[in-house]
Amino acid sequence: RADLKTYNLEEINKHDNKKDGIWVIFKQGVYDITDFVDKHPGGPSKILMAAGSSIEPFWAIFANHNTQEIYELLESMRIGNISKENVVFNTINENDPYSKEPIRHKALKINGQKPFCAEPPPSLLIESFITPTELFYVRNHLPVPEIDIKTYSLELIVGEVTRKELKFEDIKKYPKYTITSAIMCGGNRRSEMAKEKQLRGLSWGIGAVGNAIWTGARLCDILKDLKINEDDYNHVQFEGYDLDPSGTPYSASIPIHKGMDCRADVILAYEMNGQIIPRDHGFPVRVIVPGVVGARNVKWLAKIIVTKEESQSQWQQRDYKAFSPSTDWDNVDFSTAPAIQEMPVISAICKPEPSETIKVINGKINVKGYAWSGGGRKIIRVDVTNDQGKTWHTANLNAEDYNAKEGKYWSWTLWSIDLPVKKDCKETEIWAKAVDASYNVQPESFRNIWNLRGFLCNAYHRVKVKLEH
Ligand code: MTE
Ligand code: MO
Repeated sequence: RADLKTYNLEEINKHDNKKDGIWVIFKQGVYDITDFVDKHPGGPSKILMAAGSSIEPFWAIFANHNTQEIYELLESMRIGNISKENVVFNTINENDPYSKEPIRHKALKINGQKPFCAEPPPSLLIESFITPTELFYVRNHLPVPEIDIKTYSLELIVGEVTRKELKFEDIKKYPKYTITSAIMCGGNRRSEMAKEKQLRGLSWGIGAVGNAIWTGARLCDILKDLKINEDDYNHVQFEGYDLDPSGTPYSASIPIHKGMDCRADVILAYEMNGQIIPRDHGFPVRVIVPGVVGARNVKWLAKIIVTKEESQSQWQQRDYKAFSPSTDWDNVDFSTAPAIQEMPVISAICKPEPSETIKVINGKINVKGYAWSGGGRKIIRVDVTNDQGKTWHTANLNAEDYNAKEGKYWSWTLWSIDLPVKKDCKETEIWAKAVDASYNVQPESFRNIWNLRGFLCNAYHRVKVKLEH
């Protein structure tokens, strides 16, 4: 509709409160929903998560919105269109390497602005088995590079010799594979470990994880074409197009067997959830190494290097490693610990959230969360207690990758339980722990797994809530 006003994103973003008015975006349209918020059937708090931003990722989760009736209701609140130039910031500061960052969804809780690090709120995280792209956590170490798909190239290096340059179209010519896989940051749930003892690292909650559908070429097919002998090398390194101020790229590596083994499902992904990967998640090509710590899933892939040595980057050598609880910054020797690869078993309670008041129905409360283990190990059980472990209740596993083959459970598992609570109890603490196919279990507390950088934070998740009978 041409008669409508045009608004830029900056302006729309400001309308996230009652005083200035509450606006949302859907497709090209801008809508003023200020008066509707209190009438929202799902409650005002849910709809307010989209305030000043797009409602599309929410409607992807709460798909009951996609009806003609609701479209018409929304249309009645339309005030305009978003401007076409909104993808470019109004005030570009050429000296700021972060001046060309993509626009992010406002529901993400920001842990760091430059580089951008953010996670979705727990209650949204487990609303769907597949995490909507816009709500998927973002962990950048450097500015997001600007890449033109027409000139994009991926260099394949064996030892010191460049063997090939693949254009985007060349990568697409390889057989197309789709996997569903979670990615989790090595620092997920760090804020809980930090309560045990001070540590260094971004304060992640339980949302530095997401589960998405990844489509692309298999690394094993690309390496096969190079006709290399696996025995001559030890590692596959990946370099990104994102550069630090000295011009050094983000880089990480995985063991050669993982890269060469087709069963490992390592993918050079160019699609996320059926669409072109957005800039924050590695446009146009990123590596997905299922079951392995997020840090090795290199985004904005520039080079693949098959070598004898592990990546020498700071992220492989002096980060993403864990130590004894007695190791501190005065005595740590990073060369003594291996780089984290496959992740241990972990779980989290996403609903209810800490300090929330919940209604007891027929003596029970509903508890929901996720569980996941690295290395493709299936989650076989989730145990939940609210009497400090005197009684454990087994949760229902509601969603998992039902097509996965043994040893290839790359996705997370969503679970839920109606947990019995004591009569007249005003407060309770819920604990959850998962068990994987190797019968690995989570440690009871952070005390004995504390490490100075706050990695592998997989102790029982504990959430205190208030009860309303
Ligand atoms: N790749 C590049 N090139 N640069 C990065 O900063 N961060 C890594 C990994 N790949 C990173 C990267 C880390 S630590 C994590 S946890 C994941 O990307 C996060 O992926 P996401 O932002 O798509 O969720
Ligand atoms: Mo990470």
